[in-house]
Amino acid sequence: MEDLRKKYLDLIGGASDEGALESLRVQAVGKKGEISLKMRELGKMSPEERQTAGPALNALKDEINSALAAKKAALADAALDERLRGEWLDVTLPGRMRRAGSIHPISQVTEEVTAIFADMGFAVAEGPQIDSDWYNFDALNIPGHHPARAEMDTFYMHRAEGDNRPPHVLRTHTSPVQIRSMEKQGAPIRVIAPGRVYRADYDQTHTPMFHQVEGLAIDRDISMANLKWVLEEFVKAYFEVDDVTLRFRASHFPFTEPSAEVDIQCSWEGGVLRVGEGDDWLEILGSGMVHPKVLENAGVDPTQWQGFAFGMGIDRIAMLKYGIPDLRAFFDSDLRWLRHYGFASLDVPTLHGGLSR
Ligand code: 2NL
Repeated sequence: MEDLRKKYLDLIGGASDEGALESLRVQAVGKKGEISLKMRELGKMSPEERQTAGPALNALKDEINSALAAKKAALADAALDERLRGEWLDVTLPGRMRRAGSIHPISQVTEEVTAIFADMGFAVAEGPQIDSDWYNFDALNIPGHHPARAEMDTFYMHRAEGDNRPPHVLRTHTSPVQIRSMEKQGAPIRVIAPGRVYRADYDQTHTPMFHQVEGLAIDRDISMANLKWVLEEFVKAYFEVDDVTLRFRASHFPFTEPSAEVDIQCSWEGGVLRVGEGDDWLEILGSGMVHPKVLENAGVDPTQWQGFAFGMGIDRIAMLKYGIPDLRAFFDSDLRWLRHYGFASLDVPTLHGGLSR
């Protein structure tokens, strides 16, 4: 009996996993195990022998069962220790920051518009937001007494007494950028000038800073037909439609002759704008053939060159495309409105170097 005890306690002590322990349990105290067989032999013993062998066998069985349970717990502890050593987590590391920011709709639309005109061969021109009244007005055939100058609600820069530099303004359109482009590059030229512009006007539909994109194409024989095609291509690409009808209405600007305001065919069903269907009209831009005086002012010979120009409000076409009803959204620093209108977060690497998830 002592041999049996030592054998099983040694085997249990040396078992390396739960499976080995279970085999030992079956082998020792299972129904057909060694201890059970010994208990069956009790019947053949004399009453005296049985009196000592019976309790001893029971005690041995209990001891082996306890040893099995203890070893099982020890193996489980060791397995847990092993896992804990492998699967540690440093909770003191800084979190991986997710970039909450998103591209601003005005920036996105500016890029969309730029890409469309780039495909038609227009380069992008930029220029100062503060410019002289010559570039902002005179060069564009808007003289000092002209009502257009008064109508523009211009922001004038302060000038100290005795400062004899020409008056400067916050540009009221991006036309001065195009004048500078013509001066620098001459003709032929194809440019667009997107950017911030300023007018002292603030109500439901106007903010003192807004965004405009102007376009200019000058060559030997550019005509209104070219203007019409370019604008049709632009409207189809920008509003993602296969076909659209444009309506040219005679208008007046000092810097173009003839001048036209351009409407696009649309429908408003349930407050949703659909471009290229229905029988409503939506005004989106002003345009015309560049006035000879403007070409001359920009150093381009109007007897040799002619071309078209147009201007439209970026804020307005952004609101139309993305269903944004209120200009105030563009100045809202709360990002939830951007999510609402479907502008997702930028998925870019974080400052910590890992990828945002
Ligand atoms: C509008 C009207 C327009 C232009 C802008 C332009 C520029 C040069 C010469 C001639 Cl350098 N014209 N720009 C022409 C016609 C209309 O804008 O309603 N904008 C929102």
